[in-house]
Amino acid sequence: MKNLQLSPSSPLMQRDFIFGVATSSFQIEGDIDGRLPCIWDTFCQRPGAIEDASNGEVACEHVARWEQDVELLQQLNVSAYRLSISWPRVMTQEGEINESGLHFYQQLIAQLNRLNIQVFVTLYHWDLPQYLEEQGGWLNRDTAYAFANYAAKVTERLGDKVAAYATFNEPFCSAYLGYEIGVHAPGKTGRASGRQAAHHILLAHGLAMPIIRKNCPNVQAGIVLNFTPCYPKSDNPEDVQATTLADEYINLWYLQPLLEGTYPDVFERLPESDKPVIYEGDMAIIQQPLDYLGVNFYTRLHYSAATDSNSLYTEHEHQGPKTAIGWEIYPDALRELFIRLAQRFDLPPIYITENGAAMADQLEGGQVMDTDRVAYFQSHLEALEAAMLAGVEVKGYFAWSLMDNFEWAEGYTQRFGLVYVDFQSQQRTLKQSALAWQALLQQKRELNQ
Ligand code: IFM
Repeated sequence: MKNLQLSPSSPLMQRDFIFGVATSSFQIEGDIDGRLPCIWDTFCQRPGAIEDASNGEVACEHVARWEQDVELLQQLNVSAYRLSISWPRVMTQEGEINESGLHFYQQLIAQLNRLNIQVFVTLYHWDLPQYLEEQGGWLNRDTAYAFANYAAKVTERLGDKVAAYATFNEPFCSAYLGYEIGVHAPGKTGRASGRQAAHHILLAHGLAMPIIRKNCPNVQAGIVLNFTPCYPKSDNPEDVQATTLADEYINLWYLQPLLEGTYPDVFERLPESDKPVIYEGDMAIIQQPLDYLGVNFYTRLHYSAATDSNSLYTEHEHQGPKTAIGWEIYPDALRELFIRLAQRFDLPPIYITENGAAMADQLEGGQVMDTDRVAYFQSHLEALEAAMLAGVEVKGYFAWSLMDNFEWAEGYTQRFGLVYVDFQSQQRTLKQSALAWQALLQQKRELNQ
């Protein structure tokens, strides 16, 4: 498939629905001399941690090439750009603003404002300052207060130059991948540690939200969660029950405290020693009104009953068809997820803040014919459209990612970009998927003139 197609009457083609692309600081910026070290700098030095033993020292050289990258956004015809701020770039170890670091974002945001590209800022996309990790990182309750101070100082300065703030991107990844199974920075393990990190991240969100609102009363404030819908391997009751536990442990552990101020029932299945320490009042702090919920969606997973008494469920390998990173392509899980969440919760408006696919791209004759990625996008846009027609309120969609970048533990081996990056020369090339977005968004613009 070479092009993206939506009917002019589709809710996605209406004026108020926004389309954008997303990136994050550590994955694209490089320029490590312009900031303090973060946990990913340290984790990348751990032998075997990163598939190709790479790191974020150069990445896409976005700090040097940001003007060229903003031109790419213009070429794509997007009306919004989701970026993240690097905490170790904009703050000193004393908890004050680092003016030169903040200046980088101020000039970038000013240019996006001039071009009428709405700016969606994520305050934490995994690059915790290393000095805070040395004091315990997200296992230390004080880190939640350090985050609130960072959020206060940055939002006070950026104010309403921004259309939306997200406190965190994917707390699941920071807590579970980073502190429970150890495949992401800082590489700590243990259920107690994963659950405690998650609680402190949620607490940090809750502490920061009223501050962001006070500093920027006209800016949307929310959070971005990733959802991997859980499906039973069979319809036998043990597998179905295990799937419910998996969903609570992986997905609802983050959403339910935010919306209802409680952890899901699976909390009570954990031994006391694995439960997080929760102070009186924490759950009320966490349950702040949200202007929006950012949803990152890529794939689904299958579950069956646990095979040992320490586990809650058995997680299965992805089934085909798969993207290059090995994740199943199953767009209907997006539609089902939205409908199920809307039935179960009193949801704020939703933005899809990430959706996309790693594919085995080949640059040949100056072109990347990523028709597989175009097909992925098309099928997910249709699933989203179906959810919206069924009544779910979704206000926008961001493709992951503007350009190929550092894909965490996979290093530079997985390409998610609409724009191909040659990591030797730093040359950018629009892939076929970028051209497809460009054409679709041009049509949308003309329709709404
Ligand atoms: O690259 C990541 C991003 O940083 C967070 N969400 C998932 C993407 C693909 O793995």
